[in-house]
Amino acid sequence: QTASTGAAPSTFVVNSPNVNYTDSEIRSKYTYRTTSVETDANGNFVATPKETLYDFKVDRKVPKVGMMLVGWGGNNGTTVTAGIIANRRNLVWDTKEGVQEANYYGSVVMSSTVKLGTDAKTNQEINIPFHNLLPMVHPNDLVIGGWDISSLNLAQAMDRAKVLEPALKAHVRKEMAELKPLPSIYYPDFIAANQEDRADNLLEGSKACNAHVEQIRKDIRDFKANNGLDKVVVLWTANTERYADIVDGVNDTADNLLKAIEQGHEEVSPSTVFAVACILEGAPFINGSPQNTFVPGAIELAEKHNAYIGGDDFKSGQTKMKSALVDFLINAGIKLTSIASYNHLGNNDGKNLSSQKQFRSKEISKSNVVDDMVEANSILYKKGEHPDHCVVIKYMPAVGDNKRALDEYYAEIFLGGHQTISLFNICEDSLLASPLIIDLVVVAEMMTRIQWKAASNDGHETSEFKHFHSVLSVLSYMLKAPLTPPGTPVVNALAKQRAALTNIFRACVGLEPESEMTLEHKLF
Ligand code: NAI
Ligand code: DG6
Repeated sequence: QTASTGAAPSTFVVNSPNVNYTDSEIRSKYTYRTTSVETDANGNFVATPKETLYDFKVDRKVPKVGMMLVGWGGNNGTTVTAGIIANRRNLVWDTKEGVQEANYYGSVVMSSTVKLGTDAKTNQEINIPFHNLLPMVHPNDLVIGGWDISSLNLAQAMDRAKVLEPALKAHVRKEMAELKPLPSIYYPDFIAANQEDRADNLLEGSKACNAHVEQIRKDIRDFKANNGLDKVVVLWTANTERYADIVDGVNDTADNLLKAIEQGHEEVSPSTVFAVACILEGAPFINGSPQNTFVPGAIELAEKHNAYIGGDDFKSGQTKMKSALVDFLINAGIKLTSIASYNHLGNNDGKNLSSQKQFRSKEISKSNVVDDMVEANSILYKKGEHPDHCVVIKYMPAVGDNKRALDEYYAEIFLGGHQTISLFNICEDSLLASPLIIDLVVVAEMMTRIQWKAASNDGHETSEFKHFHSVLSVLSYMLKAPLTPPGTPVVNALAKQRAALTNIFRACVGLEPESEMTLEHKLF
């Protein structure tokens, strides 16, 4: 069965002397305007507008891309794979509520729009699909592969996940059954002991070693060659690991990390071994789980090799609400004083997180998500003051993948009054996380095709085109604990994260950031 396609005729060209299109590139000149602030002798701020002229260069050729998932046989891995197959084949299927068509709801790239401008005649907003802003890969064209410590094929694994409707599963079963995860590395100390019974698809050895790095690199190369791919992006959607201890001489520098792998040091996690292999292979690597995969040595290694990395931990349900709601409260001048966040869930992620060390990784990534918003408001919060924030996660097999997230936000309002907001959020976990996997892969790939050069009189001039920093903080919107280039601030506020993403892409085609001033509707 196929669904009719609703074509969106919303491609565009930019009509500006600052933008030039060739068959292979989009070139733009873009003036980045910021405000530089100093403190004068009287302790007053002096704000000086500042401009830097950038040249952006975008490679227009959309490559053939492979998406390799670590943890492919898990709930997210099987759901995103079946979802892409369903979209690729325009599937429709019966549900108890009626006929359902394949879609990409929940994907910023595929299902959100951005304002292009206002209609020259009517002054009405013109919005286009986010996907049309730049020449991005279409998820239907991704070739999917990956690894899992469990040997089930993707059809069996999809049944184990208990996420998708039977009628949809029936449509994709044959294709899914032909997909089988590659054997992976398993260092039992890093994930919960309760995962051991599914670990039957393993590379030999239970500690980091060069052979593991080399095998993963070979798997990526083989996948690329066998499928005629231009690029491969690798994403960790495997179990949450415990944190690795940061040990001097082991994982603190790139050289030490490589040495630690060679010597089989026990503080090198499987996810870090995957990251190192991808960095050495030049494949962008994204971490969808909360653990500290990107130890300092891994970040330095990525910088040395100009390889792209991004993380950590998909931001799907409860935390996405939190990073929008807290932004709203604090920017409304309301003093949030506590957040109590409870979760119970019954999928394999919940089972793994019922172990204390793995829970601790998740507790950290779920807890630090409001810091920047609190710090930005010195009227409501004294230096160092912070709302109370607790995170509880319980394993409740009966609810399966339909995680329950209960949140209480308690805030102080005018003249000592209080506002309490209680949320009960049923987060269909894998259906929320799967579109984020697509966004992370598509945006990370796009970022590999963007280069910049700066012309400015403040010492930041560059003569050669360069790529963005190895740490792709532009992926923050999709992640709970965004990794940023060393020494740069973390932004958690959801609206700011989206603005950064869309405005960087707009700049690449010479368009101003969307300021929302809409003077055209205010000044007559
Ligand atoms: P899952 O437990 O269903 O899948 C994880 C898969 O990873 C399993 O199939 C397991 O066999 C495999 N695995 C474990 N260690 C491996 C290794 N070393 N190499 C290869 N495969 C390995 O979990 P789910 O629900 O798919 O989530 C995956 C990850 O994403 C978890 O860490 C979870 O915390 C994280 N996450 C999930 C979100 C969601 O909404 N579903 C949101 C945020 C993060
Ligand atoms: C319990 O919260 C389990 C977790 O793995 C979450 O389901 C996942 O991290 C999504 O969390 P959030 O806060 O983005 O809904």
